[in-house]
Amino acid sequence: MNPFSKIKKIYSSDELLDIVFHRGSQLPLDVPRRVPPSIKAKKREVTRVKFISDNLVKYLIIMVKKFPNLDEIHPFYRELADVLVGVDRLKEILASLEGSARIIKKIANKKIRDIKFSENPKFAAKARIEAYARISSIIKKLEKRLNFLIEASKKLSRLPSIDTNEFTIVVAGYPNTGKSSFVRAVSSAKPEIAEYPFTTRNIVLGHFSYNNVRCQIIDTPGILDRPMRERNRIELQAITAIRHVANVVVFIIDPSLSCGYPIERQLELLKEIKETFPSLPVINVINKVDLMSSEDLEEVKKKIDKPIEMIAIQDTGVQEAIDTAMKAGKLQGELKYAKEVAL
Ligand SMILES: Nc1nc2c(ncn2[C@@H]2O[C@H](COP(=O)(O)OP(=O)(O)OP(=O)(O)O)[C@@H](O)[C@H]2O)c(=O)[nH]1
Ligand SMILES: [Mg+2]
Repeated sequence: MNPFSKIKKIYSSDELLDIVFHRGSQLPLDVPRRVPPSIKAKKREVTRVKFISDNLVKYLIIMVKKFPNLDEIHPFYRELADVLVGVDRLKEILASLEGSARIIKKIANKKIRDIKFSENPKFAAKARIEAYARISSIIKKLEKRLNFLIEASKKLSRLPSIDTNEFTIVVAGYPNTGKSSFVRAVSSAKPEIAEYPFTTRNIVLGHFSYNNVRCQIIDTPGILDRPMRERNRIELQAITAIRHVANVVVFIIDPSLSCGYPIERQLELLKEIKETFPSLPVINVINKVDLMSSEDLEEVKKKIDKPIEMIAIQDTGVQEAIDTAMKAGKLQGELKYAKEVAL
């Protein structure tokens, strides 16, 4: 599901040259005994140049091909890749690797011709050495780019694996409000833990089925649990990438104060989340109502638009929260579809 999970090991310039030239030095260079020595020498030089160039080209192309087509990947992943490494730079570097592979092929072909037409073994050896030097210098010139790719592949392969086709609920709210308890109440299966860039904590993916449709619910500790103004631009972009996979946001409020955040601050975060995801429906859930007097609860409810009451740890109100979220998320899907048809 993470399109970058298949990236092959990226070799540095030195590693590439070491591997290929080392193998090249162990090539069996058997030629039939009856062949005259001058032809034998030429054949050996041709075999060497061909081996070195073919293998370097092969390595370069494999490294490039294991990257997904950056124009075709899901916008969630493209946006994260852009924040992490820069998509344009990545494209440029992959293209330059392919370009270098083509040049290596050309040089090899030219030098193989030179070897074939050389007058004696000495000239043939000279042509082979020239081929090696030119090909090596091309690989050396890729040094910075390959190093960039090594770093990029480390970052990209660690992106969370999210199924971009599944209906997705994203859970937000201040720490300790009951987000994980809600996710646990909804999804019975063992949750998957995935690293999310720019947070030291992981996101948690839970799965459940609704009317026989597989859905996922994402718990976002460290991501959607504090004011946006505390984030830098890069972090904000990583956060908003979530809009590409989310169908609906469930915002959990804990007015009992047991979470440690006053209700006003929680409502400010709710407002910010709505602004951050303007195209997504946001469902407002008041959790821990078991800890509140009915008078206090009534006061809080006045401040919140269409609140759903919940006691996550007792499985109370969880079904209503999910039903509402599914309805709101689906509706958005239908509107989107209608718009596409109108176009
Ligand atoms: N009384 C009561 N306690 C609850 C309820 N829901 C959660 N809790 C408790 O509140 C605490 C925090 O719940 P979590 O689900 O871990 O909250 P969280 O939002 O995931 O917290 P972070 O992961 O730190 O952001 C836990 O001790 C839960 O047992 C509830 O409805 N009623
Ligand atoms: Mg949690």
